Amino acid sequence: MPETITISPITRIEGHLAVQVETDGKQVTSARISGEMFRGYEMILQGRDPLDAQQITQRICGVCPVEHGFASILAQDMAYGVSPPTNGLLLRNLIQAANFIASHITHFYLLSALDFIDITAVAAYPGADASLVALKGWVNAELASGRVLPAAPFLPRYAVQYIQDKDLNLGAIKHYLEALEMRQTAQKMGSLFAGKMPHAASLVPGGVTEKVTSLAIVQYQSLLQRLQTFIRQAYVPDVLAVAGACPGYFSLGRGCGNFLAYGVFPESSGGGKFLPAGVLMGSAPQTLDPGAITEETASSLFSSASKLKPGEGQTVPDPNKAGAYSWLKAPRYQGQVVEVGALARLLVACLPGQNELVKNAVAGVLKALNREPKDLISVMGRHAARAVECKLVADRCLDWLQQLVPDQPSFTDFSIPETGRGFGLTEAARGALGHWIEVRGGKIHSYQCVVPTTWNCSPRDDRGVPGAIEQALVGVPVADPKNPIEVARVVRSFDPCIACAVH
Ligand code: NFE
Ligand code: MG
Repeated sequence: MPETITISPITRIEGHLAVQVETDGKQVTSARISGEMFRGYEMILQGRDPLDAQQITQRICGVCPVEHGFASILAQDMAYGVSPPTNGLLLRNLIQAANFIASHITHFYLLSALDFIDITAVAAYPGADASLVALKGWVNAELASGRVLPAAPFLPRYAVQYIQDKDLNLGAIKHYLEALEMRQTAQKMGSLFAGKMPHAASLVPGGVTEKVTSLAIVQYQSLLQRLQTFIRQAYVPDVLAVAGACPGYFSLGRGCGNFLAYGVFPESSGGGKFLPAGVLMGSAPQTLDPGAITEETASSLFSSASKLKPGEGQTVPDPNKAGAYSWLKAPRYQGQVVEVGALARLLVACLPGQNELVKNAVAGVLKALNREPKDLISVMGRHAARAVECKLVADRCLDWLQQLVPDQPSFTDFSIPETGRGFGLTEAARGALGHWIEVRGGKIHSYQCVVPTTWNCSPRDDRGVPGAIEQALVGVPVADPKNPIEVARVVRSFDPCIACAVH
């Protein structure tokens, strides 16, 4: 029997997302997802000093603040005609890499793993590990309390089949607890060059204000080694084990099949990026054309004109707009829906002539999982892509550290022109992120952000074409309409952040 299932809000993501799916009694036939709040950062920035932008935009999100800072200073680099010295470029990479590592580890363990791992496995834990014993006591007390879930958000909300393998469950629960510490470690590591975290103080057009010292290099390296060990010994093996235990999720949540990456981590020599920019329309690779980006507004709670390029973009909220159902605009590339994120970055990096290191790492994981490249475009493919990327980026940090030259400048001076325009395209952990700035009279005249989750969680566009996650939900089986865990697993595989998406 046809049925409408609503999950609102969907938990263990950032921000407020309502998911509504129609089913034919067996599987999803259509989906609508709605960003449920308005924030107005693009309006707040108008008329301000341009140097406020990299600080204010970092407050869009507590998960990916530094990436908003980077998009902002890259836009200002272009508007002011300034570029960082080698130290500045490397410090930017090292700060951004620390955020990627913190974000991916957080997403897998704290936001997604409990979709698959059975936390109640710890109730019968027979060992003496202090953190697991403490957790065991808490879980048993919660289970006995009869409290309505998810008041205790750590415990399973849905009556579903979790992974049965006791060792895998207990190992992943132990790593869940360690992941909290790893997140802290990555934040500390970033703060060595960011001044502080999560909102970096050192990001400026022309580079980074923090000085390069031998002490900071050694401190960063020491924290990095702890993270590399965790990624190698816990994160990557756990993702592979969960993926191996849930093979059906390699064919669920495929989505639009188009991918966009702006590229990230510029190398100090040669001008290329460690993770390159590019577009995949189906299997057809294209060079990135920033002029092909527009935002459509038919289903969005804005009366802003539709199909504007972000450089001309408008932010005119219209909370009562007829037919609109989301506070996200609908970004499109050449008018098409695209998916962004770690999977998009890796697929683009694996294209001929791009990054052999990435290509080999992806091939290695596919071999370990006994999977085909096509299987990557799925729920488990997205989790695997983040883990592979996390390891590649952490390992690459060692090279960037070695290229730093202590006591050399990390910043190029600049002046703010009376008028200027620029855009900054980078990657946040969740995907392609762009900021567009126009300066008039030395102040911000207009500011537009097009954000990773705005791409992935976009509502229908002017032609009625659903966004990337809306498409990925179609065809997903729902065994029990009262426990629609399959829907939640697909949505969480994109690691949505609605705080960012609505900005
Ligand atoms: Ni709020 Fe963000 C990342 C950005 S996502 S987490 O990563 O930009 O839309
Ligand atoms: Mg915007």
